[in-house]
Amino acid sequence: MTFPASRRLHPLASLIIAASFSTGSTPAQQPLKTLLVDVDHRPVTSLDGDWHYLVDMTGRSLYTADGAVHDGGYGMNEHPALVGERKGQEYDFAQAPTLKVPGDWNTQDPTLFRYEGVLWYQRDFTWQPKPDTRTFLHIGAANYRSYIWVNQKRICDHEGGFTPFDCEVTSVLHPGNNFVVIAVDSTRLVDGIPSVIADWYNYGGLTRDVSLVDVPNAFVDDFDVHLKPGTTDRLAGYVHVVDGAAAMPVSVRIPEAGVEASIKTDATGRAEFDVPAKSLSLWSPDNPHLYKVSIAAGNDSLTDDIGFREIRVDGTRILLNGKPIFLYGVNAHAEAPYRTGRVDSDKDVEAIFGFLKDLNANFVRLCHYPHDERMERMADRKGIMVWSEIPNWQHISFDKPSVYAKAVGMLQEMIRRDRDKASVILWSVANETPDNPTRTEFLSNLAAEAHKLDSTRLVTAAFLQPNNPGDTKILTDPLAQSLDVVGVNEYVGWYSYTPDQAEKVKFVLPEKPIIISEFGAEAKAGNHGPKDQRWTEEYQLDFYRHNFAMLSNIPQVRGFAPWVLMDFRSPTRNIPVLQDGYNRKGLISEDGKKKLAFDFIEKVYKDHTYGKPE
Ligand code: GCB
Repeated sequence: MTFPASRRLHPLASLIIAASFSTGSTPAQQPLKTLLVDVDHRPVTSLDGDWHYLVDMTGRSLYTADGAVHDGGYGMNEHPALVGERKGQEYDFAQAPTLKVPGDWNTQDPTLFRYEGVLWYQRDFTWQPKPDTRTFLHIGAANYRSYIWVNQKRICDHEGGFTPFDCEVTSVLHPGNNFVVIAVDSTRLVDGIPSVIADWYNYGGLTRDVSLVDVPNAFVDDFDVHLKPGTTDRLAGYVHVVDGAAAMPVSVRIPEAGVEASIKTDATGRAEFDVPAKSLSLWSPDNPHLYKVSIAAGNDSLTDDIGFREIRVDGTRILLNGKPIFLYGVNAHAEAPYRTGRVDSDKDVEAIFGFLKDLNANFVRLCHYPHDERMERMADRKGIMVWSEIPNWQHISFDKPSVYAKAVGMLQEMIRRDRDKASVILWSVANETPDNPTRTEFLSNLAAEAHKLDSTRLVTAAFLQPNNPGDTKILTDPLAQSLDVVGVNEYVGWYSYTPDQAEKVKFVLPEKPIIISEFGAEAKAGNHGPKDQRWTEEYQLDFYRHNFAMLSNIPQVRGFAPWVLMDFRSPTRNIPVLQDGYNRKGLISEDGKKKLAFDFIEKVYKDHTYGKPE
């Protein structure tokens, strides 16, 4: 097996590779694998559309008996010989049915609805190589592990279902006809992130856009432009160039802000800047102003739309551009409104943001994994602040260094993709993890890594409501000390107590800004009855009436995120009729019907009935 020669990598890339190749399938030599940023602003050749697929239930054409990846499988894209000697294995993409990419496989073919395992994708494409150009295959996300061949050469692997990755294909493309084969394995793993149990549907497949991206030989693979903390009139950041000449000239231009920075790369390919900017119109929910930013380095150039703002904490307050804010938000899973399945289009994203606007929300927690990049782009334009999270959900193999490497890889991929989005104010490293020293060390280190990767945003995690005896709930988890903002998930009135008992419950929480990152109760849309009858809309409404009153007694609370915007598919919700495989804590049903609680919260957020910024 041969791979393109390894070239000089971004400093982060080596760790990303380690995380990506930690699955027991180590190729002899690794390809250049970096994370391109701003791909949605670069000219690309889209490979979205119809891909042939074959289901490989036993995984035999991908894995050897001991679990390693073998190279003679369907990645060869051979065709069965109809005459003469047997050739290849018994498969044929050319005659296979197709699936839409992007898209989960579960909601496209009823026989794949509950399928978890290996599924092979194949498509042909034509290509004319251009001089002095390198080409990358960009995959927006593939859940959960993927193995990629182009023209019978295995080019890269990736683990992690919610973040993008790029593999260089320059040396394996031919003029004219080419083909790509991708094996996606959605099998849940004890050492995966998330691990084997999660309260959301394990949609498999090439769930986000796939494209080919051309770049010059030396190209920008990462950059950051942000408001310099503590100022309102300076922009700072860096541009990173791969394989550039020494001291390569780089420019950053923002005409509307009068910025024209000319800088040079250092020995690692990084060029830093810190320049004055004219009368900046700072980004906020009331003023989601985005500037056109142009970056050029040698023959490479790109543009982006970026907002500038400062987010920081001061004691128990959260300050946006120096002013205390309160986050009126909600949680959202990446479950497509109306049609179900994983969000993968502008239409899905518009529907979700329509609901957020109706709710008068200024904040959304995108749980429990990074969502489609369209979500953050839309949040930038609509002025909705975002909490973005990696899927360290409840029980993870925190004792394993290989799992830590995967978590760091996912954190890097999330931050690399979205550090240009003003809307993103919080990076979350986990949700509801058990309080023990091994977990605390793992997540404190991860929080420190997040601070190191991005010093301009706040780092958080969501904790489960303390369940000590008595009505005073005391959060003592030491992980809170490593975070800027503490998320508290609580279900007083659903998993414990009845809604009317909520006001007697008191919380003793760390002296940090607190976001109530989850609270909610189930209701089946259209199910009406007395307010003490569980699963009715009236019960859910009563839950929120009492919960808002209870939560507003906690002095450090700086944000609310009810659980959850819409009903979502979950394999753990199996009460027939009431649930039918859906977590029903949505304020809206999966087919778009607003429940009574939606109208109540909409008013709370409009009138700011509860919630104090300071
Ligand atoms: C939680 C979890 C979330 C679940 C939710 C529930 O605490 O963080 O992923 O879906 O509760 O509905 O139980």
